Amino acid sequence: MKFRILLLAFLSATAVATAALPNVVMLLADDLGYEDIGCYGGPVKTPALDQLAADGARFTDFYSGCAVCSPSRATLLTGRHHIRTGVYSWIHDASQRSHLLEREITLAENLKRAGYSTAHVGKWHLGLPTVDKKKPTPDQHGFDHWFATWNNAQPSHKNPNNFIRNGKPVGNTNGYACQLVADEAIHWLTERDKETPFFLNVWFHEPHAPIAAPDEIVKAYGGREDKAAIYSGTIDNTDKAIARILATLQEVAPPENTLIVYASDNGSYRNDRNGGRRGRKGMNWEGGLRVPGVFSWPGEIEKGRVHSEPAGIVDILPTVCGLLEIDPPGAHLDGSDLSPLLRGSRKLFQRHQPLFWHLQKSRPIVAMRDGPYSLVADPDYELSTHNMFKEAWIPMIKKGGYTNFRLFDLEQDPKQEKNLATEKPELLVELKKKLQAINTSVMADGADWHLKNHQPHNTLSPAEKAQGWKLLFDGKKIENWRRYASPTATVAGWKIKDGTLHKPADIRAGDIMTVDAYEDFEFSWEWKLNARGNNGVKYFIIPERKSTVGHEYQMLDDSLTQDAYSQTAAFYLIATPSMDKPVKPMGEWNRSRILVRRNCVEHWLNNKKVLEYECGSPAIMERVPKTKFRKYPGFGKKFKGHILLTDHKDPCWFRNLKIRNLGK
Ligand SMILES: [Ca+2]
Repeated sequence: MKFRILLLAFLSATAVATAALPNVVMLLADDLGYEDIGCYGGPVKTPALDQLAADGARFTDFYSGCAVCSPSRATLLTGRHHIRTGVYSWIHDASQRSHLLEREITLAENLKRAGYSTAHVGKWHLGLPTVDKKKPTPDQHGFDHWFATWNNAQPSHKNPNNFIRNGKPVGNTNGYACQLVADEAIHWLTERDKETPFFLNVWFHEPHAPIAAPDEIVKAYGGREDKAAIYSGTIDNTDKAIARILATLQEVAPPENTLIVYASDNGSYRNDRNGGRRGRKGMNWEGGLRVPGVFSWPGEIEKGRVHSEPAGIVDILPTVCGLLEIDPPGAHLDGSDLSPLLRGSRKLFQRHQPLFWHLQKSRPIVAMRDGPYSLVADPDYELSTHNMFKEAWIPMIKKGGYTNFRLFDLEQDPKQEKNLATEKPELLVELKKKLQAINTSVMADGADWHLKNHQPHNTLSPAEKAQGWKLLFDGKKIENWRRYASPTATVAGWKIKDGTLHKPADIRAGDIMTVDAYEDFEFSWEWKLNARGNNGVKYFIIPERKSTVGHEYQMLDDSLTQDAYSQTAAFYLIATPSMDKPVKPMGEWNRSRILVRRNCVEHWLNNKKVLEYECGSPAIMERVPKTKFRKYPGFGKKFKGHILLTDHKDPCWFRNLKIRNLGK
């Protein structure tokens, strides 16, 4: 596994390396129900999808990531519950700050790391920038090429005029959304550099309203004005678009070297297309959650298998990584790797956590699937069920509990009509405990989009003054700071704007450090980035020297495998936005704090301790046995030093820089 990736890293231009990794194609429908397409017993003729399922495997009990669009898509790209990724409900960019957090490692980013070229075509709906809100675009989530709409195709699937290609509005088009999306996919597939494996992410708009399909297709299902016939026509038309993409794939990539996944983001809004199950789109009942799920990779995935194991969109990222034998991102994944099932080793598959859904507008607000059982509940607090999510509701959602638990055995009762809660009290207690544990974990990760900082900056409260805090920046001038390069270097190039200390993008290695050196101190500051560079914000503690600075080798790093060989850093912490730290979304302020007492250092990030370090402790000495640091006599000794702030690559901002003495 690792060998493959190493090969790609070092030999990415060779055919030898690329032959080892298959291409990945994701096909996603929008609002398509469990019983729409042919191979799931639906009324629409879908020969391309039926063949795909016949050549691969399909799941009878496959689930969306959420009963509405944006959250399900966030879950698809991350393998994580959408609330962890910053997406609570469907995104309305004009009124919400919400978007898929840039700190998330998407499937596209993970595959790019393994050497893939990537493209997204179709609906996006994970947030795009507006006039007054900075939000990441698909390229910032790992897609080299993108052709997308904010939300639905407008004015309808016919001649949509709201596509954006790589940041530029496309304008008027001529054709139906699914065919335009297929055109773009085909163009990218045929024009791309053939040396690298690819990830093609195709998110169709159909059959989400407002619907439209060519008359000659619609008439096979009913009258031209018949909504059900047009709805079916959009699905039929999409199948034809998929057939064109599959035909191109045959030409550009051998089928045995291409993994294809098909699903729908949530259940149908039409009650008659959810296979008789309870509820529809937007509801945490089976009708809103259950969707088709197909995986095809000839020669690798067992052909023609129908799996009844519960599975879902949350499993796609771990499963793709499992099938490709590449490492998934390091963060907690809510989904499980289905690859043992798909490869025919059913006994090796174990779901590590039940499937779990939360949607503020739905009653039930939560649902969980564990084995044959479905558990649902309502909130134990008052919350609007309005279709449009308000970020002000987040604190209530995060601390709220649940009531009115209902339990169903889906094998006996697929329509969720017979509540077993009183009949099976012990099972109910066990499942409630599981649901609450997942809920607690998910909510702890939820982004606080509602918070706005109204405190005056760069000031000290009377209490802080009494505690001995001193400001290192007053918001107006930079005093007591200088450049690292030499004792007389000024902080030229840095800017002060709106009370923040700003390092523009064009200063490389534009670090600044305190003129004074400190010993036994607490340093507190806020910082933000607007892009994720290689390094993130760093700070160093540069040892005191009489004549010059730096070049001691007592080192501290919160991830010793990374940048462990810095020769200039004495104490060195990276605040890189990464999955395992409570880093705020790009553009938002983070608060960091370091406490240095004797030989111990603590690093706090956004009120959470992320590091505790004892200089020269046996454990630390063991972690760096092969570095040069251990042989330096200063290693493990108490230190006194200057504080240095930087981000080597990206523009960064600092404010509320303050320090106090912890001596005695
Ligand atoms: Ca949808």
